[in-house]
This record gives sequence, C-alpha cells and structure tokens, in this order.
Amino acid sequence: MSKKAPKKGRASSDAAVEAGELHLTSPDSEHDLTTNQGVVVGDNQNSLRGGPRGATLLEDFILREKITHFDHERIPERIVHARGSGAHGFFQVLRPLTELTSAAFLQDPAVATPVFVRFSTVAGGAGSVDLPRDVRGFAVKFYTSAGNFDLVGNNIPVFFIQDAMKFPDLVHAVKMEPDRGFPQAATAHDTFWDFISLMPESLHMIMWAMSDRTIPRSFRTMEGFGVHTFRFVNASGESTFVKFHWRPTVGSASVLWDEAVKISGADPDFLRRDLWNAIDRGRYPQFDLAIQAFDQEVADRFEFDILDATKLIPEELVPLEVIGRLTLDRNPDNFFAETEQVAFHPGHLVPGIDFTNDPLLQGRLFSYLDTQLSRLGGPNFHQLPINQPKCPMRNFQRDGISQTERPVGRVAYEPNTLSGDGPRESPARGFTTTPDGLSGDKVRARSATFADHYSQARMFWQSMTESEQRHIVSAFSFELAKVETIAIRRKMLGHLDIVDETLGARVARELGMAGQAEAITPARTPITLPPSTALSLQAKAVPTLEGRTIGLLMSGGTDPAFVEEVRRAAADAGARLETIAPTVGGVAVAGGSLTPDHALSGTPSVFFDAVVLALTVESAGELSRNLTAVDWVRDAFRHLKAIGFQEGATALMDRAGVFHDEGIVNMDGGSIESFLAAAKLGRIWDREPRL
Ligand code: HDE
Repeated sequence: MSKKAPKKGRASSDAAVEAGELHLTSPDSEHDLTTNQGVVVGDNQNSLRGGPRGATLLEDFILREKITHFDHERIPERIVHARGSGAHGFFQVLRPLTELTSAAFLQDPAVATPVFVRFSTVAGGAGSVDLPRDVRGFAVKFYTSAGNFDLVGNNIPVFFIQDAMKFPDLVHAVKMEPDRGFPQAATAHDTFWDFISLMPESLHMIMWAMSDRTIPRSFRTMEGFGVHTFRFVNASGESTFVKFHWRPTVGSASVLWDEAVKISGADPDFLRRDLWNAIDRGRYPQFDLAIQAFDQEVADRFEFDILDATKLIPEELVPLEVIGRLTLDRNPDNFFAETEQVAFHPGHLVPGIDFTNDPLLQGRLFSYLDTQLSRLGGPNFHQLPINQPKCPMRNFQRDGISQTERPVGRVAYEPNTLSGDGPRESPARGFTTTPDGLSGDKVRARSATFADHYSQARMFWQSMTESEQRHIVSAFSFELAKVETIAIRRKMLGHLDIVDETLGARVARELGMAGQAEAITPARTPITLPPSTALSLQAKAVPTLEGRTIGLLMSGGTDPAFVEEVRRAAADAGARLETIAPTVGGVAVAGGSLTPDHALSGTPSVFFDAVVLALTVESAGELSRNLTAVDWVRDAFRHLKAIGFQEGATALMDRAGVFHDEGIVNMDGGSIESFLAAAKLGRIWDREPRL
C-alpha cells in the first residue's frame, strides 16, 4: 500500500483521495480479497487452528467477521408479500395530463420516468412457491422528477376488507395456522374460511380469489389495480377521482388449477424465472396504465361508495382511458439489494396525486412506513440505493441507525439564519393536501353506504363465461373440501347462495352437501347488477402468441428443417420455441444431432402454452412406452392446449388419449400456420369436461 502526502493547502485527506492524489491501494492489489476493514486475506480456505488437526482459535478475526456477517444476512421477511420478484424499467405518459393533474411525470410524453416493480404473492413466506392460489402484489415505484410515487397495488381490483382494523386478523387467518405451522401459502384451510365466513364484506374479493385471476400464467400476463379511489389534482387545485389499472400489452392469461399444482412441484420459481428470462432475452414485459376518472357528481350516482375498497367501478359506467405505458427492461443486479430492500409505501406521493378517505387506504398510510422500521432496521431506509429518489433530496432529518450520509455544517433545524443556502419550505412547489371538508364527531362506525356485500360478488359471477364459472365452482369445492369444520362449510354455502343460487347449489353438489347451507340474512338485500364483460378474462381475450412459449418434443430422427421452420414461424408470431428431447445431450438426426433446450424428465408440458410433436413413427413408438412422454402429451391435451403434430406422432397421441378437435393440428404438408392459429386461441375451451 503506498501513501503519498497530500499537497499543501489541501483541505482534507478525503479530498485528496477523491482527487486521486492519495493512493490507498497499489495497482496489483485490485483483485485482492479483503476483510470489511480492508485487510487483504491470505487464505480464504482454512480457519486458524492450533495445529492442522487442532481446535479453531478465537483470535481468528477473519473467520469471525465472515461468519458473523453471514449469520446476519437475512432480514425479517415481509409479514405479507414476502415472496416477490422485481424488475427495473421506465414509464412514459401518452399525452400531457395537465388538465387532470400537475404530477410532473404525467406531463411530457418525451420523458421516460425510471421505475422499479415488485410482483409478489401475499400469504407464503419468501421461499414459498410461485403458483399457489393467491392474490398477487403489483407494486410500482416511479422515481419522478418531483419525488418518488409508489402505486402499491394488487392484481385484483377489490380487497377482502373495508377497514384497516381487520387486516391483522385477515392475515393471521390466511397464514399457516400458528400451532402447526401449515399450510404454507394456501387459503385452503379452516382458519381462513372461518374468518371469511364471518366477514361477508370479503365475498366480492373471494369470488375473484376463486377465479383464474389468482393463478396467473406469468407476471407478464397479469392485470394490476390501484384498488382504492385516489385523486388527481391539477395546478389550479381542482381534483378528480381516479382508479388506476395496469393492462398487460400481450393480454391476460392464467393457468388451470391442475397446471398450477404440477408447476409448483416441477418449478417452484416458475413466475420468477419467466420474468427474469423474458427480460434477459429482450422480450420486455409491457403494461398500459389506464385510469377511470370521474367527479363527485358521477360518484354520487353509483349504488356503492367509492371509498369502499370491496367495490369496483364497472368499465361500462366509467370507461378506461390509457394514459401511459410501463416497460420492464432490466433485471436487478442483486436480488437482496433491490427486490428485498425496496420499500413501498402508499404514502409515497407526489404533488398532483392525493388520497381519499377510504378507511383501508388510510390504515395503510400508517402501516407501510412502520413496517420498514423493523424490516430495514431504522428510519434511514430511504438511503438504500433502490429507495433513493432520483431528484434532489435535502432536509434536516439527522442520525439514526444505518445513517450512511455525512451531513455537513452546524445547522440541523429550520428556520435558521446560519445557513443561508440551506433547504427551505416552498409553498409554491410543495405538496398540498386537497381540502376535503372534514366534519362530524369522532366515531368508530362503518358508513351505511358500505353495507351491500353481495351485489358486486353476484355481478362478478354473472359476468364470467361458462368455463370461468366452472373454475370458480371447482376452486370453492377444492378449498371447502379441505376445511375440516363442517359448520364453516355450511356457512360458506349460505353466503354463496346469496351471491347466486346456482353458484351455491353447484358448490354444494360438488361437496356432496346439497341442502346443508346455513341460512344467512344479509345486512342489505343484494340487487342484480348488469354483467360486466370487462371482468371476464376469457371474454376479452384476443388471439395472440405474443410473449408465449411453444414446447416442441423431438427425438431421434426428427427433421431439423421442420424444427427450424416452426421456430421461425413462431418467432414471427411473437412466440418463442423451446425444444425438449428424452436426452439433454442431443438426439441423432439425419446429418448429425440436435441438442434440445431441455430434457423431457425435468420439463413437463405445463411449462408451455402450446406444444408440437415433431416425431417419427419409430420414435413415437418408443416414446409411447415412456410414461413421462405419455404424460407430457396427455397433460397438454388435458390442459386444453393446441397440439401440432407430425403424422409419425400418432402412436404416442393415441396412447395419451388425445382425440381430435380444432386444437389438434396435423402439421405435415405445411400447416404450421393452422397450428399457430389454434395456438393463438390460448386454450381450446370446448375441450374442457363439463362439471
Ligand atoms: Fe399491503 N402491506 N396492506 N395491501 N401490500 C404490505 O408492507 C397493509 C393492501 C400490497 O412488493 C406490507 O413493505 C395493510 C391492499 C403490496 O414490497 C405491510 C393493509 C393492497 C405489498 C402492508 C394492506 C396491498 C404490500 C408488508 C390494509 C392493494 C408488497 C411489507 C389496511 C391495493 C409491496 C411491506 C412490496 C405490503 C400492510 C392492504 C398491496 C405490512 C395494513 C388493499 C403489493 O405494510
């Protein structure tokens, strides 16, 4: 280590280091491994011992520093949303929204605002699987030029409860039961349904939770929602109510329950891997940001209260306007530093956006700041790089655990005369709260306008396609069958009868409990609202292969030219082709060998959106004696996927019980296009067995 004396007159040694005049390392030591104190480590393989076979010595400060740091590598995981996956990207507004809001990032289409997004499940721990039936978090941090704005939403537009007071109870009920420590990441157990059966306000959300929305195909194919009613506020102080919606540009898609179960075993990181790979391969996930904007007069016409987070505003009543686009184009460098340490908070708000009095939102405004104190160790978490605003940030807050900055000067208060250029409040540019005409007594009471718990649940059910309704019935039946306490099942059947008699009757029949529903009297008799097609994923699905993956099963003798042709055609349609073969080292083909992307044994067809069987008569004959191959095809068929095949594959398809419908396409004779057309449908819903 060489040390040069700083030049005369230099103010400090730090300045000398910064100026490059004080060399603390020699050029040869650039790659030296050091301790946290900068001491070069000579041996990173052996601890210090009293002789080669002797006891380890307490004086080994290098070992102790390393192990101590390791022992403390984990921080408390989030109490909810512990399992998440993050990505960086940018957001661009489509048009200046000046008439609605003064928010700086919503003014200029030429400005790309950096964002960090974290998708998550809610109930499971950080190491749980990606595909339980669960709500997904969809949290976006916008690093705007006027401060950070966090839109901390979910993939469902409503919530279980109306008041923050019930949140700890809800979460305790859904998490693993405290005596036995299971089930992990699952709603299918007594405590959850006990709570729900006693909480009619959760019925609307429960309908969504039992729908395909809670088993998304990918984070890239998920809608997102701000849930609460927020406000946009323009430069004149005029406020407009807004609901936020994220819409994936490649359309929405979910998996089937049987797929979710199988994926959870075959690849617990399915959604995390999918997001990472998509970004890594340049297939950037994109979401449109849309708003529903309305004023008090419109709000007064609704049958429900816009402050009630268990209600949505049907698009038929207030249409969506797309205002911008989010593109995720960069994976984190370090999962812990970014995805784990990112701290979202609905109270991270910028001028031009404001809250409403939604009692759930109001409770969240306390909770998120508070939880970071224990999760990130103190009040300086905004200094972590992932949380730092990218605009100037200065104030007189000082000290605290993990203070990493070095504020200078003797002044740490405001107002002051001693620091002429120190930060000062700015009434003109500062955040102002929309006056909301508060009045009334302090009360613990729920507004009577929150009392209808069933009408929108019924609207959701009646807006589903026949097949979506089947999935909802199956989900309720699966979950309630896992509930051991019969009284809870009966109570839930009573609630479902109020939502819709057909729904209640179908679930009761599936459970073998027809006629056993407990009679429940709703606080307010529900009304039948017009169905809203926008709520159905299937009804609004647009045929596409954008962002989808096709799995091609090949074997000895597969024609490489055919594989390449399918790959090209798939790519033209926006899809990626991945190849699977019985042996990962390659299969013999005319003129050489073909190396697959995956081995059949570890790559079930549930990973793909559509499949192709590129097999010769001989290899299909062999594979029809291989049960993994038979399951591969049977599952693709059972999961309603398009199957393209070369004639040779027939023996394997027969063995797997495939029968012909519009999704089973013979690709010999150049009908790759007809296969892609079938694959674009996503699933062949007509193939689904009726309940
Ligand atoms: Fe959260 N929620 N939440 N939540 N939430 C947290 O904050 C809470 C609610 C949501 O990727 C916690 O930093 C209360 C609704 C997401 O880091 C905690 C209430 C919505 C994430 C918390 C709600 C959400 C969280 C746990 C009821 C959709 C993950 C760790 C009043 C609009 C953010 C943390 C991430 C995380 C509290 C209800 C979305 C404990 C008290 C409604 C996406 O502060």
